[in-house]
Amino acid sequence: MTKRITDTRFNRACRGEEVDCVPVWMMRQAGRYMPEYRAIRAPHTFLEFCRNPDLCARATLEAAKYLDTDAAIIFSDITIPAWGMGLNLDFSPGPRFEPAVRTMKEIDALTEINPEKDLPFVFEAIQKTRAGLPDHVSLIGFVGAPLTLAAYMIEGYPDKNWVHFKSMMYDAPDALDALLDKVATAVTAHARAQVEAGCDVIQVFDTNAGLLPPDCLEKFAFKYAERVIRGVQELGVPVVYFAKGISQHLDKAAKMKSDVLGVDWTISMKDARAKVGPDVTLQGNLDPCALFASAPEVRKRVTAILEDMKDDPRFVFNLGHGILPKTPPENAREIVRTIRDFYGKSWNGQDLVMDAEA
Ligand code: 1CP
Repeated sequence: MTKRITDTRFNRACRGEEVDCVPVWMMRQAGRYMPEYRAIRAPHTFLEFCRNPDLCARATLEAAKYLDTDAAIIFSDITIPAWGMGLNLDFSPGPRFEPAVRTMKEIDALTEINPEKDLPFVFEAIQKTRAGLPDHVSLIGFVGAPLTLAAYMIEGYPDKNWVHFKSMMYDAPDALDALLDKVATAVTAHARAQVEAGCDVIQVFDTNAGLLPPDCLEKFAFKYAERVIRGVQELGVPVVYFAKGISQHLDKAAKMKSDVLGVDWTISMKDARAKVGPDVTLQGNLDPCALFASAPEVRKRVTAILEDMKDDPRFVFNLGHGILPKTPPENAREIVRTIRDFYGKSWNGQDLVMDAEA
């Protein structure tokens, strides 16, 4: 196992220990809003990029350096383990599985993954990234939650209504359970292997959980996400569970006992805290669209969240969902600058060279 870092602001906040400044990172911080990412991504397909550890490490490291965040997230995609299970995956720009998984026969045909053997590029990327990252920055590995990844596998592509996925949930719940069981096994193995390779924290993305009616949420989302959470916590590493669109149900999500719960922008952080009690760290929750406003407005909104949470010992700053592709990069930096100013700390973001060769 390579070195794991545990005494960072981010890891301390995950454990509920005192920090000198609220830690901050942004979902999708290594992505299309960054001209540097677009430049190194342009000559490759997205899958080629994901399978190239040097490029992945570079995307992660440059984003963290540019923003001066307290955590970096490994460059990969939630769909990569499904590719390891034998599905045909492409991107345009979102993930596409062709053919999708719609029948029991197709579920039975999915193979188990041996992450180190099937997806070695992910772990090589983690080692290269950790080696290039300063010791005060945590490295976050991630997986899609079983429900969210299964929804992509059934639908075949991101959709507004997810009709095929929901038809299986209502008409063939046993088939959905069989798929969720297989996906939970695969993503737990993948998350554990990321820890073994050197990740300091794992985030479980349950982007699609908010599509479910309340009576399905525990049965199909939380029950399986909890298996992933336990499988990682067994290794002594903290887990962040982020689901979008479940702010009304955060109390139920807290029962899974992840170390950190992500919060989207549809609830105030204070109301989120009131729902979950004191024993979990909260992460959130600036509306990603706020970054399209002026810099002073960004500063005002970030400061309002910091004021709201300043007496709360368990808080990590993030957006309420991923940073959007056309976001002005300077406004992403304004978030980190505002937080550092609020706590009297210096901000050390670095400008990057844009004509970099891959
Ligand atoms: O063309 C490109 O360069 C592809 C854009 C892109 C990127 C940069 C995709 C396709 N995936 C990624 C990387 C990625 N995806 C990361 C690592 C980078 C980082 O966070 O800094 C992570 C954590 C993800 C996770 C991911 N992929 C999620 C969960 C988080 C979320 O945003 O909700 C989901 C749902 C996906 C699927 C996906 N992959 C790519 C796209 C465009 C999408 C979303 C499709 C959609 O719902 O519209």
